[in-house]
Parts: sequence; C-alpha cells; structure tokens
Amino acid sequence: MKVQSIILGLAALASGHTIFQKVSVNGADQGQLKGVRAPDSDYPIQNVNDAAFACNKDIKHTDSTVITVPAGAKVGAWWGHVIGGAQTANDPDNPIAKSHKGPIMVYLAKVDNAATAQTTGLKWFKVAEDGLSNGQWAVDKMIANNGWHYFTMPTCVAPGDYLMRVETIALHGAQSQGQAQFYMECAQIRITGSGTNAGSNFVSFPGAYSANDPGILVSIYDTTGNPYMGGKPYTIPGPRPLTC
Ligand SMILES: [Cu+2]
Repeated sequence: MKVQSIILGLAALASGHTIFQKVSVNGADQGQLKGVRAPDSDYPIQNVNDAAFACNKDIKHTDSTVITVPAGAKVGAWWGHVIGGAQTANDPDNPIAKSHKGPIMVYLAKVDNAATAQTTGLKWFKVAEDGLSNGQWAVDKMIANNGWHYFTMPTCVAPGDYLMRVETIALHGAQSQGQAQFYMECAQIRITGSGTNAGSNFVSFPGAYSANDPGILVSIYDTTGNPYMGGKPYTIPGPRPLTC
C-alpha cells in the first residue's frame, strides 16, 4: 500500500497535463468553469479515434452559462494543470509541463442551444490556430501568459449558439505513433454581430485527424535535443482556419 502510494505520487509529479477551464472576452474574465464543460482528470486522449475526441470524457463540471462572444472579439482560453490551476504551491507544471511543446487550435460547431447541445455528430470548423512561429510554440506563449491562450474570433462568423472546442497537442513523445497527447474541452458560446459566414472546411471529431498526420506523428527534436523542429516548419493538423 505504501509502495503503491509512493508510485502513484511519482506518477502524478511526472505528468504535467492540462485542462481548459475558463474563458475571457475582450479582457473580461468570464469566471472559473463558467460555460466550460470540464472533467476532473487532466489526462490526455491519445487515440485520435476516441469516441470522446470532440469534447473529452468523464465531464464533471457543467453549468447553464452561455458566454456571449461578439464576432471580432479577442477571446482568451485559460489552461491549468488541474482544476483551479496549480496542483501545489509553485507548481512547476502549471499551466502545463514545459516539456509539452505543441500547437493550440480552436474549432466551432453550430448548435441550437449551447447549454444543452450534445457533442457527437457535430460539424466543426476551425477559427484559429497557432503552431510554431518565431521560435515559439503556442504552448510556450500560453505558459508565458500564465495559462491564457488568446485568439481573435473571426469577424464574419454568423451569430448564434456554438460549442467552442479548444485543443492543445503535446508533442514531446510524438515521434512514436500514438504518443501525441490531445487536451481539449468545449465552451458554450453565443456569437453576436452581423456576420454571415456559417463555416467551411468542416470536419468531424473523431475523424479529423489520423495517427500518422505529419503534425501528430512527428519528432520535434533536433540532433541536440532542442524541441523546435530543427528549423523545419511544423504542420498544424486539421483544416486551415476560417478567413473572412
Ligand atoms: Cu502530459
């Protein structure tokens, strides 16, 4: 029993996973877990065909909040190591372990009622993506911003209710098939404005990614172990985002 708890403790220390659990709109913090469907577990999904690939599994935190997002707004998605953020004082793995280099992407799916919508069978379109640019992974910027990942909601997105899926991929083990780590949660949003674009390049989750996608089965290391692709470009998985 004692040995087992020590092993479990070491495993917890070694796993610097992450959970998307809060939204901001034009700088206004919408509140912890408000309008975000989150699990208690910070563990990734590693099978791209997992039935819960859209909005994750074992969801424990739900509410009826639908977050108003004006088209064109600067939106923030906040990630934390565990629910609430840090797991321990000065948690070095909050918001995510520094080893977990990778892209962050945002997808929308139109629904009738974001508070109650099911997450299967939806048609998703990408509205934002950030991979590796200017020597920085999207995850590096998210860590530097204390867990916040910022993007602009395209100005042309049509008003209405959507589920907003924010996804981080950790690529530290992605040189082996099945070892990329996918982290995703979905927020309940209502877009306002006068846009008329209902999306394009739709994909399904699961279905959008393959296990040997060049952005999923990839070694990010150069010969000295530096995790920045050795100067080669990184190809973000999925379709290109909506442009207005
Ligand atoms: Cu991890």
